Amino acid sequence: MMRIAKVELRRVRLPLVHEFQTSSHAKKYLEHILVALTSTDGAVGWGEIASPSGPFYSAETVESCWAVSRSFLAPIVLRTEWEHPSELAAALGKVRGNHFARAGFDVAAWALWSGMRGEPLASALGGSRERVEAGVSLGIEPTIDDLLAQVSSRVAEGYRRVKLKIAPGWDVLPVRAVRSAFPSVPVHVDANGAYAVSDISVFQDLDTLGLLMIEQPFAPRDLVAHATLQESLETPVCLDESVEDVADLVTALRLGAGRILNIKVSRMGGLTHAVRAHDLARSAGIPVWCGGMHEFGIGRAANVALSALPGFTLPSDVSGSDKYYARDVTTTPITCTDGFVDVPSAPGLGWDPDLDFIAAHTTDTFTS
Ligand code: OSB
Ligand code: MG
Repeated sequence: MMRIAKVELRRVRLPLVHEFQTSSHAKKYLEHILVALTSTDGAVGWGEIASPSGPFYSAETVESCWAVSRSFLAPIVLRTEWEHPSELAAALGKVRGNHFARAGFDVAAWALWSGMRGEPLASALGGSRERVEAGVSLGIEPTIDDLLAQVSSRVAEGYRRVKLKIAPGWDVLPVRAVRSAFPSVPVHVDANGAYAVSDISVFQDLDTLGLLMIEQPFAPRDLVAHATLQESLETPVCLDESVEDVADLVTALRLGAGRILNIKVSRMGGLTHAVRAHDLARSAGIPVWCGGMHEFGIGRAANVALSALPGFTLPSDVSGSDKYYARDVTTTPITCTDGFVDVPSAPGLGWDPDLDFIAAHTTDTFTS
């Protein structure tokens, strides 16, 4: 039986090397919450709460995660005895929603548990890939030339697929420009729910461009609109924000709301639920890939481990640390070489927190 004796939370703020803009917001630095769980035996597992600062991707914010973690999640973790991380996830599941916050604790529990068993996190989750294929997510740029320059340098770095953020007013033209300048690069687009059903002509135009997929065109809960669009397009629709739990995925599959699923550890509420979504999608014949939330090295390590599962047949958003941060929170950065990130063979997460660097960038702490 495992018991957690100490919960430590740290708010850590790092500057982004390149400003990132989506359909809803722009950011120059990120603040995430690192979670360290210490067992009664003195073993430590780390997780990351990678919520954006504002409630534009989901309803959560860094502040809401901080408050819910302190007042509700930490007390649950301190009073729950568990043998497997899924048991802790079930206890955390008494808290409705708040998936980003729950994910930080769930990842820390998996890191601790796999580390104590001497097993790499990827294999503890059921993954067997030795390396995972990496794609890159590019934000909205000031001009099409700036976007082409970004694509050009990421392709030169070896990334296997490029995802372009789109928004009304920044869609068919930039995407067509990228397709004609880089005809052999697999490209997909991500709208973060910024379109309405009346924008159908944009998707009809995008449908002629040979894209890998169109990610989250409509609002998260409008699964019927996604199903209707999917029926009318050749290009697969991919769901991101629409699928927050396995029940959402069941509904989406029943409706035919998409042919591809983006699985994010944060959005699903942790690795336990991410693996369940993977299992269901796989049995339904839906290919999946691992999305990111600009994680620091701890959350990024969990994404790499998850991507080692067999259903992750499309490149994941697991770019190297250097795409986002001049220096990461782990003692060695996560690196992408020739479009692949190696899955570590060391026990647990496989990357260690850089305690001095973390301390130097911590803006607030909480211990209980
Ligand atoms: O929709 O995938 C998204 C970042 C912030 C909010 C939403 C999304 C993203 C990304 C980041 O695309 C991808 C990454 O972490 O590399
Ligand atoms: Mg997305």
